[in-house]
Amino acid sequence: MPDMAHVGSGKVRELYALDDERLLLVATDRISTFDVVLPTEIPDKGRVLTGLSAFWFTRTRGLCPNHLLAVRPDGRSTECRRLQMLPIECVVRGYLSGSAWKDYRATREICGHRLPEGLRESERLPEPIFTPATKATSGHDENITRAQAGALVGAARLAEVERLALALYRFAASYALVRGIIVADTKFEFGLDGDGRLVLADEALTPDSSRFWPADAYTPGGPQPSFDKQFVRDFCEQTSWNKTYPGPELSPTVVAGTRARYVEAFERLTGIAFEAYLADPRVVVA
Ligand code: Q0N
Repeated sequence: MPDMAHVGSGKVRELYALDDERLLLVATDRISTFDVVLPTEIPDKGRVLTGLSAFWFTRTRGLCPNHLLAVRPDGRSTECRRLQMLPIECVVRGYLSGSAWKDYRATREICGHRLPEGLRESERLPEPIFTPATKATSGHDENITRAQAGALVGAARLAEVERLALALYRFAASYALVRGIIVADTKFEFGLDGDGRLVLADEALTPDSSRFWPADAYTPGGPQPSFDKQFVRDFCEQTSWNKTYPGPELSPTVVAGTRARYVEAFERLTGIAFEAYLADPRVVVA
């Protein structure tokens, strides 16, 4: 992308300006684990995530407008509406995992939600909860209270993103569960269009922005295997890697197994053959 203005980069994605109104969002094949980007890529991972995200954008258009304009023929880049992004991460959790489990164990509370006593790690919550976080420029995102989130975006705007995020999560979690995948939690990002309307942006409901668990292995009371990254995690745990940069090279077996899991998640959720997506990415937005 030599002569295009680079406007942002994440660990595994890049953002370029197409013009004043449009951005190009590119999903690479990079993979991160334990917060470190590994030196080995997973072929087609970016295409799987781009296709899944576009699939969800198309199916949730009735719940909330989104930034997707077009999926490019390469299957890994999308043209998006340029928005004024809100400075919060809109996290929804249906299960008790990650930082929510940590916070629960310490205080029985998470972002101001008082939870019942006696919940186990990975247990399904009585109701999905909205747990906003700040976009930490360095290091990890930090959970914030409703009051802190309100101070950042305004109380009315916060109420609106909470309602939308919960509706999106409920739709996707029930859709995925029927297809054998638990969406334990997920992170949305919203922006405002030129008319001040809320628009869903970034990637949505992918394995990179969510915790996907295989439903058939679900056993609350401890951590759950990751649908997509478990081979990578197991491999990394078997090495002497101390989980700081740089990470280890992955073996061809781990790469192939991990690629297969991403493709399986795509096919289970979309009901579309990944080969068909590669042949014409527009199949996910039809
Ligand atoms: C934007 N980020 C988050 C992608 C994610 N539609 C948009 N309009 C304006 N800004 C953004 C979007 C979107 N999506 C989102 N940063 C800017 C972080 N990025 C990092 C790079 O990859």
